[in-house]
Amino acid sequence: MAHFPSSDGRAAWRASVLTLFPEMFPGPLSISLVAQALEAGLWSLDAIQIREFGLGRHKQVDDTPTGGGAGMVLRADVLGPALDHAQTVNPGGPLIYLSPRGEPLTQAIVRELAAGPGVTLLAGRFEGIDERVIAGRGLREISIGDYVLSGGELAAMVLIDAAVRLLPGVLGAADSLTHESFENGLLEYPQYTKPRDWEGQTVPEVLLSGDHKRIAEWRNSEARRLTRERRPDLTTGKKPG
Ligand code: 9WO
Repeated sequence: MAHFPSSDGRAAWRASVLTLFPEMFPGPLSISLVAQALEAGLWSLDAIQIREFGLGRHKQVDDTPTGGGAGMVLRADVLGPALDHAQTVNPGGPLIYLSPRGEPLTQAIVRELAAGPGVTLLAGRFEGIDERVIAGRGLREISIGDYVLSGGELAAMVLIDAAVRLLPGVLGAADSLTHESFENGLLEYPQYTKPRDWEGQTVPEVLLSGDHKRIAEWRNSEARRLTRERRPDLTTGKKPG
């Protein structure tokens, strides 16, 4: 039976990660907000050791690339059963392969994944996975950026962190998401705190004015300026202002 931790009667969001290094988990997900939500039962995490599905006495998971070349590739006849097992533990959610070749992760995708029942994430190692697994199990390939890591685990943690903080009850009301980067399609406006003068740099006067309308206008205009200057790609096709 599903466990319903929250007052809205939803089952906990479930993240399953297939990995050769389950000891990497929860890792940074054991800290702060995300960890408190885990303890509160708002989500759950299971790291599944791919080697448990390995072949033979040596529990072999990889083999040489067909056609030649350096390194090793994770075998389809290992990953297939591993993914099938993960889907029995965590049904409903998508199967995702973290790969530099994937569709770039965006806040819109994070929102979509957080709105569902959970995710099963395949963290590859070596030179990657047998290509047939992708079509054979309908894997969605997602990239967290244009660089190569040692494996998919850190990318899996990034995706989980981004999704968990969107789950109902994880963020306090004070952390209202509407003010954040990408929720409005803009970069964040500059933030300041005490002291008013730090090494000769002062806090913008408007922020000390107490005029909440002017403050909101200044922040909005700064967010637009920063977005135009740094990430003009985010502005294209967005609502005017
Ligand atoms: C290694 C390699 C070596 C020689 C020729 C081609 C090669 N491709 C790779 C490779 O892509 N290795 C990956 C390592 C295999 C899948 C797991 N690994 C991984 C995932 N590295 N970086 C990611 C990743 C995932 C999501 N977003 C950004 C990076």
